[in-house]
Amino acid sequence: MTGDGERAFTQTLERDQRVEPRDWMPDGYRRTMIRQIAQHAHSEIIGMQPEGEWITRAPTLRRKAILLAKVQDEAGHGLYLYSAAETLGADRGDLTRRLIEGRQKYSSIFNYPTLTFADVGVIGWLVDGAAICNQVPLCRSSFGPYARAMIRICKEESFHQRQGYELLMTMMTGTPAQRETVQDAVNRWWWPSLMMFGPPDADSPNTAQSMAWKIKRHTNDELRQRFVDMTVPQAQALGVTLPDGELAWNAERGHYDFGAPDWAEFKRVLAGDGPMNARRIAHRRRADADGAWVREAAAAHAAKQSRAAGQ
Ligand code: FAQ
Repeated sequence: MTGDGERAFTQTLERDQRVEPRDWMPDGYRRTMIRQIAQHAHSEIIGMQPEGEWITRAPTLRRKAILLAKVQDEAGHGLYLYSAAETLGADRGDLTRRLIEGRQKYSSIFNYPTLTFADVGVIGWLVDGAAICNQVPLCRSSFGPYARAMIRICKEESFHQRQGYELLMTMMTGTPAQRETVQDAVNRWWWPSLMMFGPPDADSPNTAQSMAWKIKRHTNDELRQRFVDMTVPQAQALGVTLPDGELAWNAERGHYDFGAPDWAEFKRVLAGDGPMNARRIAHRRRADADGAWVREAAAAHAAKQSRAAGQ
């Protein structure tokens, strides 16, 4: 069976078709998919916190409604992704435990603080912009439930990116102090946004195998370059400066050259030592404990319903 299964799996990849949950797949493929989907789901859920802190402080009703909708979308993305991981045999409760015990990662970007309302705009523009750049190719990822979830997620991320850019455009046409606030937020978020794409290809242990399995369609460095090329003209239109003295158009390559992020800082953040790691996890733990009674009540209700249906 493994021989037939393996042949079918290889053929599915060669034909650029999708691997579905009941299909045979190598253990390593299943493990990699669960790891990536879980890390992605955790990122969406932890990613609600930095902007969520501004919901009560949004400057107008309109901004508050937009922000509420965005943060709710992120919860939704987390839920589709946990469901996609469940199709591979993962248990959602177990994934949450791994997150709050620090045994599974979430994106480094959410370990930085949101100091002003301009940060909300910059997260939309740069963080959602980077997320789209990374996730549009994942709509063609080889695992069916993940690829399909990504289509809807990307549509919503696109709204998130636009609301951020529109917020910044509004602030940039405001007072000098508002423009300075935007520039300060860009200075703080630019390098962490570049780190979202992962370590340089030469230091990325998973890329080669994930490309061979068509889980990833591009390497970390390819997507980082694509993001820089896409973002520079947007920064010019906005009137902000990206904080990189090495940023320059390279006519020969047809791309922007740019400096290297501080990879030592990236490693520290991944190891749990970023500015907000402890707070993000403490908040998630509290939410998990506070929600325990809801999960117990829902399980008791479901058990009662199924007993009633069986009678
Ligand atoms: N942060 O060998 P690679 C969002 C880990 S968007 C933390 O290169 P891979 C939307 C990596 O997992 C953010 N960990 O790994 C939003 C691996 O872990 P391991 C989430 C990172 O998988 C916007 C190790 O380092 N997006 O949430 C990071 O081939 C606004 C070695 O790295 C996704 O998850 C990092 N930046 O490539 C929400 C997209 N980079 O094996 C709210 C899907 C790497 O030690 C507000 N994921 N690592 O356990 C991917 O595309 C890939 O997993 C990469 C990493 C590209 C992130």
